[in-house]
Amino acid sequence: MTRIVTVGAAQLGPIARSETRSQVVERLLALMREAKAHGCELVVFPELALTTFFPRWYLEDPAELDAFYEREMPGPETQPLFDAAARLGIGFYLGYAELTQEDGRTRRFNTSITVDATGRIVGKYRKIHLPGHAEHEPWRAFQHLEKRYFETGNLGFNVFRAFGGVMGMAICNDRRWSETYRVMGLQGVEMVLIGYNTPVHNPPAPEHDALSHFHNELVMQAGAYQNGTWVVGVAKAGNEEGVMQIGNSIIVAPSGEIVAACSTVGDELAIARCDLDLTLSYKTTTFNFAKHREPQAYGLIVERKGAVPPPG
Ligand code: CDT
Repeated sequence: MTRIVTVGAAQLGPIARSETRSQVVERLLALMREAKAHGCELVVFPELALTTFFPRWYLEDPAELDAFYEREMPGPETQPLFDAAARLGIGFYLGYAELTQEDGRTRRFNTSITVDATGRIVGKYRKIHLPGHAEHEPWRAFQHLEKRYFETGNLGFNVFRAFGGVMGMAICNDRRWSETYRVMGLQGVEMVLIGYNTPVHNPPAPEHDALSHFHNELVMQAGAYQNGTWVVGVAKAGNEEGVMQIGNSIIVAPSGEIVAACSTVGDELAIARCDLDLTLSYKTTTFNFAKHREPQAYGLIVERKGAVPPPG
């Protein structure tokens, strides 16, 4: 028996600061309906998919900042997504800014959930690798204040059973770190869902700008191959409030090959029939962790005479 999951990478074009939640949710619903019409069982939306990417601004008014966060999920404006999931029989991954009361204090996380085809939340993740900076840096063409507006995620990289397989989640900058895939790979992950917002221009390292698509594909293709897993990477694209986003949403097979890709910088669906059993070909051979990984040997380098000391 094959285990095929038909997945739609539901890329979003720019979201204006003035767009309401309900307007954005309408765009997401249109993509869900289109995905269903093409036989998808799961649609993946980007990071912070309900608003514009607000960490690009230094916001001094707490009320203005708080307006970008969800206090409940589902809430009144996002409930239609859950209703559509149950009605259409299609699951979704959604990134959003979460504001919650936990441990007796207000906490903010860059969060994603996976909802199954009955409209039930089956997985929740809070972004661990927060890029950017915590203080206002006026020299930048635009800010990247994730370290100011979010705490480091406290849910780990856990996997969960859904859509007939072992699923995992990550958010944007997490995809550049090999640990993200390996921690889930060690738990047998078969499909990693990743939403992102990546500006073409990286103010501290503009020499990387021309390589932004190359790096985007490099990390997800390597993560997929080295862990024998599908990776679904979905972007916000186009010129959002004056900042160009890379787009370049892709679905990567366990072979490391890109099997579907978005080609525009707008709302767009890229679809792939993902056979979860393809993961076995890698998990039982080249990347049979139980047989070939040698974690007990990995630390020995620090003991070796003549090892190069770290700088400083
Ligand atoms: N949202 C997010 O995490 N974006 C970062 C931008 C860092 S600049 C290279 C990313 O890794 O895509």
